[in-house]
Amino acid sequence: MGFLQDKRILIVGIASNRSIAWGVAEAMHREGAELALTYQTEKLKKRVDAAAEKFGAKIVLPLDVSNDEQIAELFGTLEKEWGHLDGIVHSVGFAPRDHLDGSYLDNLTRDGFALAHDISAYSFAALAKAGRPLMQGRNAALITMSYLGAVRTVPNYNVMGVAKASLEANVRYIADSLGPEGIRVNGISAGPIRTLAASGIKDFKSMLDEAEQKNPMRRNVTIQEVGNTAAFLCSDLASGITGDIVYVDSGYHIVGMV
Ligand code: NAD
Ligand code: 0WE
Repeated sequence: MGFLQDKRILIVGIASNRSIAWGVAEAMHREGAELALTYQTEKLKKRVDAAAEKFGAKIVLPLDVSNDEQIAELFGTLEKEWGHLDGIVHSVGFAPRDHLDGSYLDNLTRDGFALAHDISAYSFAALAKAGRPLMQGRNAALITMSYLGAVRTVPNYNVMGVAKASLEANVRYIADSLGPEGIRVNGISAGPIRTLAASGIKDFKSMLDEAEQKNPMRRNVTIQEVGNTAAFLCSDLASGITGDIVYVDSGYHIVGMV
């Protein structure tokens, strides 16, 4: 029997079979969870349908996290279909592409800042708020995906780093809000992985190379490794862990000099 047997978990953020959320779905399915998946746009639906087929998910629904009506509709459907929820995985981030290049202040706009924070940080709180009634009395867990740029400057990561700092603070405040209800909230700070979100980022290859050369393991992490950690954090094996950020980065963040 898997360690997520009979848990019903919502996964937001699959865009391809390279997505971190794909690795999460794979691990959670293997451990016995029943999954509901969402897709951001009609163009991405077929990729998410492929995941649903592979991981036995019967519920596949549209969700653009900037749309309050869609959030309400999603949880309405989950209430009708499942009646309750044991976990939510948030694996979503976005900033305007021109903000992820060059010097932070040079390319920063009020609108870019607001959009990055809305999609990458507020949306986690929005899902927590909307999912809360369905998670009562079930030892449920929420997981989100962060990056080292939240706590250190990383060239070109810019406003995404500021939004990830907000996301990580959200992890702590939501953990404090929901702790009395038995709901745990954690983040995973993943090392660089080649996904759609990474494609088109200037010099991403050199970032992968640098991480590979400098981390203690001398190799980069996989979506399977992030997925296994998410599955653990969502499970009752992690019953004492909340409000924390777990690094799945081959130890890159501990290194001061190589
Ligand atoms: P990905 O492109 O596969 O996933 C990003 C997801 O965000 C996509 O599924 C996309 O549809 C979704 N998304 C964007 N805007 C949305 C919106 N308005 N509504 C709903 N969904 C929206 O890339 P990924 O690397 O798997 O990214 C997942 C998470 O992992 C992100 O939060 C990212 O910041 C984080 N992360 C990525 C890396 C990396 O190197 N790839 C490292 C650390 C953290
Ligand atoms: O969080 C991310 C990337 C998130 C992301 C990616 C894009 C590309 C397409 C957010 N918004 C957009 N907007 C787009 O238009 N990562 C952790 C991966 C990543 O992105 C970087 C990195 C790393 C690592 C950008 C600059 C420097 C490092």
